[in-house]
Amino acid sequence: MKKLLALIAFTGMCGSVMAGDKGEVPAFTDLDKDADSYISASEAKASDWLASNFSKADTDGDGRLSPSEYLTLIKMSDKDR
Ligand SMILES: [Ca+2]
Ligand SMILES: [Ca+2]
Repeated sequence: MKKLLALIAFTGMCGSVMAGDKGEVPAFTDLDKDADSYISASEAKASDWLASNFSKADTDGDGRLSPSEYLTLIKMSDKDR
């Protein structure tokens, strides 16, 4: 869990990370406006890329993205070139 938090802090510091040639991916902390450590469907609308991938990213189907679900989506997008 510490490792995951460090990763979130890292992406937060960078502001954004690159996911292949799909352009900039917003940082988790930028999308999580209410800071509950989840990205809700309405928070996801801040990014067209995330809004269109939201259902794919929500692997456990609880209607929100955890940090690990978000990172998994970024990794999937990176491979999906
Ligand atoms: Ca949130
Ligand atoms: Ca979820």
